Amino acid sequence: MRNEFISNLAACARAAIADPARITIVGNDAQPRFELFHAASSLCSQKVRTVLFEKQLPYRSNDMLILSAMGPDGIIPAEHYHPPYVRLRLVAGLEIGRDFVSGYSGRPSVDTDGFDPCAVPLLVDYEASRVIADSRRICCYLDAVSRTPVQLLPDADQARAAVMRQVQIVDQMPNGALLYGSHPDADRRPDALKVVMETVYDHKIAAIEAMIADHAEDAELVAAYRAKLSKERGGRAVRRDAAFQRAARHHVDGVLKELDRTLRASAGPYAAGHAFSLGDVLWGVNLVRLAYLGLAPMWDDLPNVARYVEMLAKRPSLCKEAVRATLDSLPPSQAMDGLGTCMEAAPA
Ligand SMILES: N[C@@H](CCC(=O)N[C@@H](CS)C(=O)NCC(=O)O)C(=O)O
Repeated sequence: MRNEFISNLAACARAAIADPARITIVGNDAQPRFELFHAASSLCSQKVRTVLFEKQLPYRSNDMLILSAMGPDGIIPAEHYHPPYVRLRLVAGLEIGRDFVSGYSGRPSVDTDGFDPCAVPLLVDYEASRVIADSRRICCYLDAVSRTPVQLLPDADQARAAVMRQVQIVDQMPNGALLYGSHPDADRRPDALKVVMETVYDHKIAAIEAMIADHAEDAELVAAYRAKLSKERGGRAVRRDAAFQRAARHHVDGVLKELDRTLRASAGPYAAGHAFSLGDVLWGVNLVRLAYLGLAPMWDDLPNVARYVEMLAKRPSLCKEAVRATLDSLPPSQAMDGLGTCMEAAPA
């Protein structure tokens, strides 16, 4: 019964995807256990796809357009704003048990900022009849249900705590502020990205307002859209706020220095020793994003971070799901030239 309800919602969410070519099966199972709603460019989605790659888990992939656009007849809402997808997220939100997001901090962490009902990624597990939201929760969930071929969270308490510390640090990165915001002194984002970001908030807000108007009779949906609206209005207010942007950059500077110390003290090449872990997945994706945004000079004086990025970007999962996905889905960035060489060795 519950599975049928979830399957129906998922089918309706899929129906909002304009191009069926963006709905594919990854792996060799025509009826996979998992279904992922995500976006190629989304950092949080890249984390989950990297874990699925590491686990070699087949899944139905729904690559959604997460930017709203202005068309000749008015606003075209992003695909993850459509009601069935939002309803599917609300199912996942029940498990999380957190209030909706109510403002903007630039950090997409559900722990500190609350639950965003209109975001990707989202995982459906048809075997367990569950819908899981939030990249960190999805990654931990996948590691728990499938322990091979690589275990990303160790069983031993101390080792697990060391990995979870890195997971926590990455979860608090102000990624929204860095992507959408303009730094007052050194905005190093690719020029083509800056152009997209000029109108991104206006389009998001217009799309959500249109959704509220179109579904005014549905109190649950309206509450979800209102939460999203307050977050995006908050983002628009600080996108050129010098103090806000400097604080975000300052935070990143601090955690990169800490990462350098952690790597120097680590017994192996990874953040928590000899074994590749979830901490490395999340760092790998996040460091690739920082490089894309032109922020690699932040580790010019951090040799352990520099070595770590280079090593992680060559790992087939991260090369495909972070480096290649970024290059293929976001406006070009010359700052990625160095990392892009991972693709010469990795299969397409
Ligand atoms: N805590 C959530 C954050 C989700 C999130 O912020 N997703 C972004 C992409 S990384 C998104 O959906 N952006 C489009 C939008 O907010 O409209 C997670 O880690 O999954």
